[in-house]
Amino acid sequence: PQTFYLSDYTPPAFLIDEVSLTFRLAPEATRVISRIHFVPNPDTTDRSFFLHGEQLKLISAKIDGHDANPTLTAQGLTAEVPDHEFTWEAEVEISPATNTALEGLYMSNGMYCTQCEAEGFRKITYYPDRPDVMAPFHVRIEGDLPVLLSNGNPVDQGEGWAEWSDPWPKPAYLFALVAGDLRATSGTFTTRSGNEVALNLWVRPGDEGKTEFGLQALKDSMKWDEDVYGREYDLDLFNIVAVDDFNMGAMENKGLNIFNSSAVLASPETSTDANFERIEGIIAHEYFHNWTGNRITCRDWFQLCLKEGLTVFRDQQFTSDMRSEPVKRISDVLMLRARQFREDAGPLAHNVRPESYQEINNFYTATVYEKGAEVIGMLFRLVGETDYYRALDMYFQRHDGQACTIEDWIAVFEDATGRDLTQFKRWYTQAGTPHLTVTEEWVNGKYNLHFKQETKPTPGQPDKQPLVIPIAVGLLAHDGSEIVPTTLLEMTEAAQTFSFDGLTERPIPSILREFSAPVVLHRDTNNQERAFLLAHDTDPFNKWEAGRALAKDVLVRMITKGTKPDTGFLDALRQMALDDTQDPAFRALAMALPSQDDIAQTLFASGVTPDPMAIYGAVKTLSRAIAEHMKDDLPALLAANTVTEPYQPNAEQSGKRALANTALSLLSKLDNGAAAQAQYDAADNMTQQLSALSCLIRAGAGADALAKFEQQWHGDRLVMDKWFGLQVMLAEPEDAARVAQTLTERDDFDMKNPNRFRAVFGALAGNPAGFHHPSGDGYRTMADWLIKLDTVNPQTTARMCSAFDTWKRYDADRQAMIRDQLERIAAKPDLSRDVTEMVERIMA
Ligand code: B3K
Ligand code: ZN
Repeated sequence: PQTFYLSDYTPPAFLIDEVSLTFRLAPEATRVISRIHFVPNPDTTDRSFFLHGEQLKLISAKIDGHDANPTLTAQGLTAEVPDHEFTWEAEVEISPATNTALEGLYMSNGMYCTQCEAEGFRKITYYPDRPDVMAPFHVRIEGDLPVLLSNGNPVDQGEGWAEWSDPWPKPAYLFALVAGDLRATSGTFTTRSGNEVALNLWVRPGDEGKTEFGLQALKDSMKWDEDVYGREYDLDLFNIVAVDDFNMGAMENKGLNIFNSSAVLASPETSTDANFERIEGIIAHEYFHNWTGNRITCRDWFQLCLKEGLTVFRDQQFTSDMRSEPVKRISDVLMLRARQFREDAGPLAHNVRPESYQEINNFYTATVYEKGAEVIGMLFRLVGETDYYRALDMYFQRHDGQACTIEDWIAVFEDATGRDLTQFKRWYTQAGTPHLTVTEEWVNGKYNLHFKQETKPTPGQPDKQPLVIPIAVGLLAHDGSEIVPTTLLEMTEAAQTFSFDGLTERPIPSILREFSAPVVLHRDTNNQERAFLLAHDTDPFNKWEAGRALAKDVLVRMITKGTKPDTGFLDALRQMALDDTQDPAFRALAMALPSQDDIAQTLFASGVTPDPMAIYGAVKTLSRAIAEHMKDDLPALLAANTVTEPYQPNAEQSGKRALANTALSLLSKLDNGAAAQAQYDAADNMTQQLSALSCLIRAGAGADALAKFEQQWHGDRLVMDKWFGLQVMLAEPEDAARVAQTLTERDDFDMKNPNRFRAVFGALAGNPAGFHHPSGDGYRTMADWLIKLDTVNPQTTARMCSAFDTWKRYDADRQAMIRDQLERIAAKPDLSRDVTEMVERIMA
């Protein structure tokens, strides 16, 4: 396959000032008629004419009314064109009903829908399918379906047809079309300049009861973007559509966002607190793209983080404002470490702005999204809030309507703040997670912090340069009071010392508060000091981090030295759990043990080959020890945090439920699931029902509840995804692969539905002791199904290949078994480009 390079960028030869598309919908033979007005690009002398197009049947093509006689290739077509403006007209035929890749125009349960980002529009018609070609679209849809939607504002409609017009020039990746038997829940939003916007959330009949929350989240997002960024919505209409078959979470098409139904449909009976929070965040994310992504888009796909990093940062700010800021920060860091640090430490490591790709869909990664957001967070901290928003105003003003680069973004910050960001830009061009080591020195009332930064080589990047690292530090006295409040140190050298004068005692440092930079911090300390910080740190993130470090230290010693669970840790954890002055959500997070994969990552980084079975055993032993240590406290903790008011998915109630359910899961280790059974039987919302079910499965008493759950929910696809996933996720290590395989044999397992496939195989990858079981069954079962899915849906298959990306951490036997499976995948005839690239990179 061809490799594309950032350094090869050339501007488009032709720009487009008008596009008209007509769709004559038919499941296996949809006709797409295009009329496109091309204008030579004044910024280049290149006049070659190339249109992308894949899997299209060309019916006719004309230039200025004459036969175009194009030359067709597998990637598109070329033709002789005049060196002045001209009109291209073409008709193609496509088959949405057989499009199981879910890219381009496809069908989901009788409804037509599209997914064009990144390069799906070329499967709809011939077009310069690149984000730097922006044009206003006029769309006519003809089809015998009640609801026919496209981008922008409605122009006119009649029986079996509708016309839409989107006045805002946009790249083809933001095009969308939806047609089907859909029901709307509607509302309105009045912008601050007084424009009334009609809002609709479209669902399939039967799902109308799950729309209220999403619609409210949309209104909240619209208001927030006005209040915080001064950004108003710019059309008369905003449509959201829920689709069952979708490769990702959602898509920000202009005025017509399309959502995976799992990322928008919610009701207390069918969705957990975590689902509600995720849905609110995704709705905000897609809405925020209207400015950061749509009004200002990317010049090319290497610049993906320009819109994604920034939009993730914005949705994180939104969730912090709507809910709890510290809890949001801790959850984001947990995710960052689990996914992005893992990626950065393995064969898939790449820059926040990649420099080459074979298949761009493989670069919608935790690095581009989450590390991309961290880079913006560091900019925010370095320049301060006022200058940050000043820079953002300048960005919107200077670049509205343009397709931009990271250089444009950096230049805005330099111009708005007067800072030189040359070195800071390395965060975009250098892969790998920096390791930051700190040592302390106390001499004559002077306290020195010596920092060293080091980034290990990553694929294709052996040498690393020092980065600008904002390090937020606070200092505490031994009585627990804060003697130096949070101060931002700006590290720029490979090694650098920061001094604090005028202290009367040697302080205890709290370093990297708020997780001020995406680095791994190393500091020689002891568990007494960690327990002190857990009790006294005024920075909630570092307070949590101290507890986490304590738990990791205990687990690592249990695994590597065979020690018993540490009573100092158990006491500190108990104290934190019962501290009523702390937010219940925070306490629940502080009580959760590090994930098994996190422990494996930590062990490997310290030179120890992780044994997934030993990790599994240690986590189980430690949880049990916590349960026994808190035996007398658990019923009261559970009772005190039981919500008696009617269910609300807000931060306050969900925090209490999280803490109560943490207590329940500990209690279930002692009472064989009796309390969990009672909660299961009484539950009137999915949070309570599902956490009780998890406890019962873990206690080995889940069979009855699983059967009842299936009976109750077999008609609800989204709820049944939970049922599928939970069984695999919580299976004993030796059973996990078999449980997954057995579930695939059910009639309601449909690998064409990405949610269902991920429910089973995402859960298998998420059960580390099961996936890495020494029998090799986990690896084999995963590979069997990735091979099957590749033919159906390459994009989802490629994403799931990352289950194997940690293979070099493990022992020789496991490495050999994984290599065998990767080779088996690589040998599949007609393996997709997506999966070929992933397997090659993982094996390299
Ligand atoms: N921009 C889309 C992601 C498209 C992924 C294409 N493989 C959703 C989002 O980030 O908002
Ligand atoms: Zn996005």
